[in-house]
Amino acid sequence: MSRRAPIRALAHLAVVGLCAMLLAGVLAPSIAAAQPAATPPPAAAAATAPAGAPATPPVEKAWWETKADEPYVYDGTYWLPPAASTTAQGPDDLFIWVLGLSAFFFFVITGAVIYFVIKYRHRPGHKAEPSPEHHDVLEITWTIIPTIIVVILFVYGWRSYISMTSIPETRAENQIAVTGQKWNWTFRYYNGVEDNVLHVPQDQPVKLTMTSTDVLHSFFIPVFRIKQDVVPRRYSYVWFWPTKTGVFRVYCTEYCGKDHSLMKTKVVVHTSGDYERYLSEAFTKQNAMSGAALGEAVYKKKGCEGCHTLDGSVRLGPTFKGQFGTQVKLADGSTVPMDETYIRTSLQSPQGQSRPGFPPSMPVIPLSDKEIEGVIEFIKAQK
Ligand code: HEC
Ligand SMILES: [Cu+2]
Repeated sequence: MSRRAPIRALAHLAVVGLCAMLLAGVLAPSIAAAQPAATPPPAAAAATAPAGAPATPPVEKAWWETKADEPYVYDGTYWLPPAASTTAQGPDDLFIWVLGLSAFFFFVITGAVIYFVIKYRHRPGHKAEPSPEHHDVLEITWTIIPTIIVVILFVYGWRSYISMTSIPETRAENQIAVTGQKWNWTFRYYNGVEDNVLHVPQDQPVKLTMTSTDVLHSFFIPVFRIKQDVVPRRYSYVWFWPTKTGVFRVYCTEYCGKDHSLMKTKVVVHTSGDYERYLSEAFTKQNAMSGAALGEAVYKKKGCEGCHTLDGSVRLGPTFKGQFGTQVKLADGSTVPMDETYIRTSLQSPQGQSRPGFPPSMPVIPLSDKEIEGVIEFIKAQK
């Protein structure tokens, strides 16, 4: 290997890297645009159901649920979607500045490297010249200019950080409790309404108080430019002031296990009147629910679905189909009837009655008495 080979390899790498970055920047938006829609059109979905079978009757959707099914306001972009909150301008400007500065120095430094590699390459009959040890003007310049740049970036970042973390006073209706759990989000409002989709009013400050029942999650609403860790056994907060109505994406951005990538939901920004209407009508609907319907809502909204099926197949936990009234064999060899008491005990101390072949992974999910009764009725109904 010649002595020039490493230098040549380096120059090569720099050029190839540059080309790849440029190409990625040009192609990515068109790749994103070419992605097919994530959900199949309703017609296709309906076609897969067996014809003529009187399956579960279609559940009537409330207006706010229909609204949440509307397409996302911004979708399919390579960059972050346009901002839809008041505190988003700071981080957005900062991002562009940091990106611009990085691009500028990337090209200047890489350009200089390539230039020097070529200019001072080894040639027969060429002698290497000694390098100067010091150059005061140069060294002072390359210390002062970057210092000024990073101080400006710091001050700007500090100011927008302060505005994002100083939570303004807001009325009770706009204070929402968020629970993260493997692998879904639950939002609880001041009047007890619970939902898996976040509903908020436009043009008012909204405060979220967040915690987790299991592991570390992170709550992220790209259009509001907010992202905050959600930690078990403590509370963290975010606030935002939505400026645009519509449906937007919500993600978990902390790897939290197998189905982390499915731990996403939506935020629906309502006009102020619609939001109050949502709160009162969802309250009425939730409280009118009882028995198996409430149990089904618990099953779908509290993450049971992730581990228990209704079709007889085994996921992480046993299926609910045809279980009620059977005899359950436990790991200690005893047999107990699968009845109301067994279900209640399983919910309140899941590891108390362990079944062979299942990991002790059923979490304690806080449920009210009414909800436990609902779950019992619901499991009874799975014949
Ligand atoms: C992370 C997975 C997971 C989640 C989430 C989960 N379970 Fe379980 N569940 C299990 C496992 C595993 C068992 C078996 C436990 C054992 O044998 O120790 C179980 C057992 C049960 C049993 C006893 C049934 C039987 O046949 O032994 C009931 C009832 C039950 N779960 C209800 C629920 C309800 C209701 C929810 C939602 C509020 C829920 N589970 C959420 C994993 C889960
Ligand atoms: Cu998560």
